Amino acid sequence: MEDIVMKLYYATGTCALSPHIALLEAGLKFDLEKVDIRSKKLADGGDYLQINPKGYVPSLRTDDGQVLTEGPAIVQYIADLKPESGLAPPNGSFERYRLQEWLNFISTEIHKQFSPLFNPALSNDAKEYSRGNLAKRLEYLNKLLEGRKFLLGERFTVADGYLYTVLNWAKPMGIDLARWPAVASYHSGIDQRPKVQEARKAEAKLTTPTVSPRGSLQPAGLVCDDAAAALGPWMSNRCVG
Ligand SMILES: N[C@@H](CCC(=O)N[C@@H](CS)C(=O)NCC(=O)O)C(=O)O
Repeated sequence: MEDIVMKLYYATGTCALSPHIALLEAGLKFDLEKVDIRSKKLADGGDYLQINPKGYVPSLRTDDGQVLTEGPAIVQYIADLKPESGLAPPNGSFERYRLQEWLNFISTEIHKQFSPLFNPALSNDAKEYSRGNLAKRLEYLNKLLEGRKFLLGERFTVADGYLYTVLNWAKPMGIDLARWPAVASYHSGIDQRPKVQEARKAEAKLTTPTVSPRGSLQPAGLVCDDAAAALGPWMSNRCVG
């Protein structure tokens, strides 16, 4: 029987960067498959909704052919495949709950506060509301990250890969991390990790400018607008959030 290699379904510049970093940090073998999150099509024209009916990235097809969705679950699965990587504390330990506390915070309090900022259909007032919420969370993080390289202490974990990923959206969304010096220095520290750079370069290399025009409203309410394009040259014509 043919071996199935684990596969990460991703779109460039999105939260799928977090499991991509985790896979590289864990040293696991995997394939990458790009998804057009607007049309829900794969590069070969296949239907992504058959893989993940929720239509968003990331999804991970495991070695035994199951599909796991939801970033926080995916990164813990990856970490547990390589416990010696230290990417997550052992299951059952109190520190593991600490990791889950962080993943949940990043997902609901940061990631999903950024999402409205990518949507030009929303009013400035609505965006200001999200910006205000983000500022509160960044203030909290700033105090906590003072003198710290990682969220859980001495080691890089999957929570750091996820926080780094969503902090990447600050600049293009007009949020200057310099207002929170400890957050800015944490972000640039993670950015210098070789595996983080490798993930970003791999995404940039695999990107081809084939999808929807910038500024267009997407069916899911997302947009591929100039702000998304500002995430980097590879983000041109892409959606995030
Ligand atoms: N709850 C999901 C959210 C994932 C998500 O927001 N994905 C965005 C990119 S960062 C996406 O694919 N959006 C397209 C869509 O919702 O149709 C998770 O944590 O994995």
